[in-house]
Amino acid sequence: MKIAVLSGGVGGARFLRGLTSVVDSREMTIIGNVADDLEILGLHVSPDLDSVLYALAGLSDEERGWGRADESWNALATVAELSGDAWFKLGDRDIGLHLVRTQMLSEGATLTEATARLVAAYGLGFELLPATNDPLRTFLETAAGTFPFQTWFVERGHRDEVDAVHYAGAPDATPSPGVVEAIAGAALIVITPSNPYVSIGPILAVSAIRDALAARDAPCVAVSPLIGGQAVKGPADRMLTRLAGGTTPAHVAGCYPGLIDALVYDEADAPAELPQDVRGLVTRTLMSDDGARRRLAQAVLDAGAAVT
Ligand code: FO1
Repeated sequence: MKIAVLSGGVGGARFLRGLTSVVDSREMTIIGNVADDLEILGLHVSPDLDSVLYALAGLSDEERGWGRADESWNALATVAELSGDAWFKLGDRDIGLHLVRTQMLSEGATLTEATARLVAAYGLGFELLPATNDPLRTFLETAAGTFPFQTWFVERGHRDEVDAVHYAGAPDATPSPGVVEAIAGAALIVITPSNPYVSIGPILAVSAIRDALAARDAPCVAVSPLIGGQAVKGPADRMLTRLAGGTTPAHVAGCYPGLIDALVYDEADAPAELPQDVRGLVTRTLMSDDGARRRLAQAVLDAGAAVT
């Protein structure tokens, strides 16, 4: 069964680990957010694609959720000694990947091609597609100013409340090769438990991707990133409160109008009233270990089967 997955970084990657334990990863096309990519120290860093890649290659740092396990930070220490950009923590092992990707891009490869080569190099069977190869970047409008995603998220520790989210480049962005085909050809479409504004929002800001999802034949199941109305990690709850008016499953579903057929949400948020066209499935969504991740992935498959 072909599955297309729209994924952000940390939460998406954790969820995908569960999904690969219940479906053949060769059937999976993962469409990843690239709007929090950045150029830093001359390197092209794609944090969300890398979180997925590292998680599914078994290389990720479980606790941080981003970057690699057994990491060392010698290069970063030198950057700091030289007063370079050390606010975005690139580990030594991680830098190796960014060097290879940046070289491929500078030699003319697209991000799709570079990503495919990294996936193949790690011997992984799924397809990982950047949502777009065009420049697409998230900006957060706050009382303190408008910031690029990583400046707001990492450098400023997402302390500024967000008044609006912009996706620069979205009007001109086209889906990367294979994205629309993966959505159209899937038997199930999944939206991972990721921040609707800064992880999934930029993917859906590419109008041809949103249109493909709106015109879907297959069921689309989203997983809420909130438990008891709160984010496990990160600013999703604060953003939903401010931008959507609340943190219930209905507010999460409201981020995907006409785009989802089911929402999987936590028992701590039940009972919930959802939009009429969205079926709810209640389960435990905390992805604390392999078993919990597998059960959540199975619940998503069940939710998809229930709406077909
Ligand atoms: N997140 C942080 O909170 N601090 C960091 O210094 C940081 C560095 C970093 C380096 C490589 C990478 O792939 C991810 C990194 N992240 C860091 C995570 C990243 O900023 C966010 O988790 C995602 O962009 C949001 O999905």
